[in-house]
Amino acid sequence: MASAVAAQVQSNPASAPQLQRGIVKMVLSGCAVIVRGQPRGGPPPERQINLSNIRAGALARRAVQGQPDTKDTPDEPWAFQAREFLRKKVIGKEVCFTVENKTPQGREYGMVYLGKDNSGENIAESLVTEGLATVRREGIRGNNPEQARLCDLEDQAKAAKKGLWTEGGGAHTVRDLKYTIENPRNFVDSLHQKPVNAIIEHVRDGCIVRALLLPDYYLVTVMLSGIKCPTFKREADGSETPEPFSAEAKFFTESRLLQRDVQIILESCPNQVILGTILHPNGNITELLLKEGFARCVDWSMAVYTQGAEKLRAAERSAKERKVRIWKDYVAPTANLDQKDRQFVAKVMQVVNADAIVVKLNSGEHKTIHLSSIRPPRLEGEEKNKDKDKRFRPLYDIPYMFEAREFLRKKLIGKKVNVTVDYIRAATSAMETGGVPAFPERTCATVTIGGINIAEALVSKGLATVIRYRQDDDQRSSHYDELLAAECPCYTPNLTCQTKRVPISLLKETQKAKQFLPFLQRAGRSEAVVEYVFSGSRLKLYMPKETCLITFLLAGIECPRGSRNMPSGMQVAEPYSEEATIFTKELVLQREVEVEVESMDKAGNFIGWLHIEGVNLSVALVDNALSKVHFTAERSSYYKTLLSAEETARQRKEKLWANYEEKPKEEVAQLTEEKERVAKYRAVYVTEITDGLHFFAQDVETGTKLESLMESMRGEIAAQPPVEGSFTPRRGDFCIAKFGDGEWYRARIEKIESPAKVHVYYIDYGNREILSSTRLAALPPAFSTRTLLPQATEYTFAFIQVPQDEDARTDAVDSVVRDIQNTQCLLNVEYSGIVCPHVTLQFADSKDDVGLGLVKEGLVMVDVRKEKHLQKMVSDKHAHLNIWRYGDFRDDDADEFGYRR
Ligand SMILES: *[C@@H]1O[C@H](CO)[C@@H](O)[C@H](O)[C@H]1NC(C)=O
Ligand SMILES: *[C@@H]1O[C@H](CO)[C@@H](O)[C@H](O)[C@H]1NC(C)=O
Ligand SMILES: *[C@@H]1O[C@H](CO)[C@@H](O)[C@H](O)[C@H]1NC(C)=O
Ligand SMILES: CC(=O)N[C@H]1CO[C@H](CO)[C@@H](O)[C@@H]1O
Ligand SMILES: CC(=O)N[C@H]1CO[C@H](CO)[C@@H](O)[C@@H]1O
Repeated sequence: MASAVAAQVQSNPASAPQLQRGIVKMVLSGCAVIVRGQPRGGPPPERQINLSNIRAGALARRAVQGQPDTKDTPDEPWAFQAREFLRKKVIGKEVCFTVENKTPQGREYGMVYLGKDNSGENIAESLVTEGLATVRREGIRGNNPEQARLCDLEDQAKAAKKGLWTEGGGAHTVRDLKYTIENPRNFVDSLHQKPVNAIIEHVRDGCIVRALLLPDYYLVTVMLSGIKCPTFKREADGSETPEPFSAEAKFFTESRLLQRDVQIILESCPNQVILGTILHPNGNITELLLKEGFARCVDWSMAVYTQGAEKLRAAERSAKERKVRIWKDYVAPTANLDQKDRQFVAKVMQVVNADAIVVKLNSGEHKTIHLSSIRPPRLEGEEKNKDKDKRFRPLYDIPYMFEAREFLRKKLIGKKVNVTVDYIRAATSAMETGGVPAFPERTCATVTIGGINIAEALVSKGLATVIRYRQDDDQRSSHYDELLAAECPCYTPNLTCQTKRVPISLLKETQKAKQFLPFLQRAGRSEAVVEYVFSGSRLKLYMPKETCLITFLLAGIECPRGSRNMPSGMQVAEPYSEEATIFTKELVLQREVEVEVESMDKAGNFIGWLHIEGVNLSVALVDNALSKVHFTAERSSYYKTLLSAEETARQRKEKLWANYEEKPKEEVAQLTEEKERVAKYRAVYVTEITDGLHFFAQDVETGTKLESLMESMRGEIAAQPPVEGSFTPRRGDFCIAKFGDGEWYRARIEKIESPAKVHVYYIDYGNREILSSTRLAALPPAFSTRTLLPQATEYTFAFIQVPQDEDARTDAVDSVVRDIQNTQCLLNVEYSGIVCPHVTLQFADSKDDVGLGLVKEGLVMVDVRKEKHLQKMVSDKHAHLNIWRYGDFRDDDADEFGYRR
């Protein structure tokens, strides 16, 4: 101190020091300030100026961390009052100053005046007048009028007993500063998010400050809720590496808040860090930082922000759009979409599961839109494995999926909605997802109706959950925070907060359907929801009263058939089948309708009339020349209506009636004449039935050869067991594989997913398995396929249609497995097919035809194109009738979303 004083004494009053200008950044004490210049392309230079000739008390200091010889020192009396007096007067204000003296260490002493020139208030004089600083009389020279004036002012303050000169000392002016809080979480909770008065004492980076809470003098570090600014990364060696824009962000906050009177809402305290929001009359620093591109939103801490998270997102969005600062290289997820593709109004045609809708665009085109950032109900843990079940239908079997779909359907179907595309999720290939089925590209959007965000409504009902993202993942809903906020408070992954749900059954088994029929017949008109449209006249209905699904065929009409992918090849669609399907879809898909059930066919499909808003769908199809009246309509009360509708359609000569004059064609899909059927049955042993109703059989004739080959092969293996793990599988190679029964069989390698997952095909039995390569070994050459050809041959049934409907097919497969697996049968090849020969099979004992049995049981239908041939083959008159009946009904198509219904 002595040397500093000496330095002052050396000053030369003759040369009047130059007047300089600046803005007060910070008040260090009652007698020192930091002054800065104007920023120019970055934080400006700063200078510390100590006031000449006076001294104010030193403020409290905290012990230096990790240095036990230092300790906390309290405020000197009146020191804080002096600092406050000065702070309130000059912080953030423009001042001018002189530097009268500079010590060799670079410390600068001078006079500071408020305003642009030295006619302004001399702040040293003000402090002395208030008794908040003493005059350093030891350095004062008599001939300096300014110094003399200071002495006078001090004398007056003394006389008036102001500040330091108050009697009784200033013990009450010493703050009880609290540097630490024992339990910060309790402390934050106890404030109940009420604004607390505070002074910002230090700015660490754009969003972390040290604040002095008033009136109790807690010094706390507060992190701004909801955002993160670029910061100064502390390195291992103690140095700091600034992230881009960290210095600018810090200056932004500092120049607005440092040493300002503010209010702080302490919002939360997860793990020692206090999150809060700083309120200042000029605005809200959190929003401002975002808007200027100095900060980004942070999901986890956004959740505690009390002043409206949507405003923060909007501010961030605005910065991104303008590409300011940290967003200078930002590319929006929908950047390459035209405005008209980014936001549009469209009509909802269908609700797909519980997170997507199909809309009809102005162009008439249909488009699938996924709801952004939500996940529909799904199976967790244990239940997931049910997925492997063949009959698994996600919409009906995943708890709450159907409820969620119904929620959306009731609100949206047939309505116009506002669609705002948020992001396009790129297609994922199977490779990226590690073998998990790939997703096609998805358009994800926020969909609103009457101002309500439908995803938010779904989430608030507990019928969907919000997807969590990586912090920098932009591919999310534009209303993400509202979604998070709406998430059902009792949310659990298994959605137990929902009311109890009733399982939905599929009335498929003929027996059950038969029991149900009288109910429906008696009910007259029943409510139903059209779940799926297979074709113009074939629908899947949900019956809400009975909580079951039925297949429903429109009565009284003949509707053109669609194309079908049959085992025997693609069957060409009849004209206008597609139009009829679209017509029915647009009119009734997912709508609430009324049905009158009249009867049921043998396969358990209900037949009847369907009404929607006063329109009878059978009549409407005929009216639009998309169906013809079927003679069975004669008995119904709609017959006259149907006939007159048909008559007018015919007269209009459109669609089905376009070529009315022409003689109706004899047969639509006539096969080229085939040669006379040859029946040459041979004995086979059926070893395996596939899910697709194909089967594998061995010729009984060569059966003994196989037996003896297996016997000697196993003998050889037993004598020289293969070394486990010594075999390297290669796709296409023959090998031997140890089956579940512990025996070795000949096999071929079809695919290698990993050493633990090798797909093999047992060449003598036709079954397939996925097993570890440790259960494989080289095929001994003596038993190769040169010695004996693979013994299993694949066949399929001639003359019948393999049901496309998964459930129906499973029923048929089950029946075949029961009847003929591991059984000797008689086989005759009827015609060749693309994959394998089409054959008829007879039971060895009764000589009954297996395929015909399936037809009679109502498990499969006759392949119409082959119908004549089957008729020729069978003599049973009754069977003929059945064949005709079944020829009339159509196959379910697999639904377009891959769901098996
Ligand atoms: C200048 O002011 C600062 C802050 O009050 C103080 O710590 C320092 O001791 C002062 N310097 C001198 C030489 O008085
Ligand atoms: C779509 O949004 C516009 C403006 O945002 C609004 O005026 C209109 O009513 C909305 N339409 C629907 C169907 O919600
Ligand atoms: C579902 O939630 C309930 C209630 O929270 C819980 O008891 C149950 O264990 C949960 N079940 C599963 C499978 O997570
Ligand atoms: C709660 C609060 O103070 N909100 C303010 C945040 O700042 C913006 C402007 O930056 C004001 O409009 C808000 O009222
Ligand atoms: C009883 C009934 O609903 N009849 C309707 C059948 O459909 C036609 C037109 O589609 C209507 O005009 C009938 O009123």
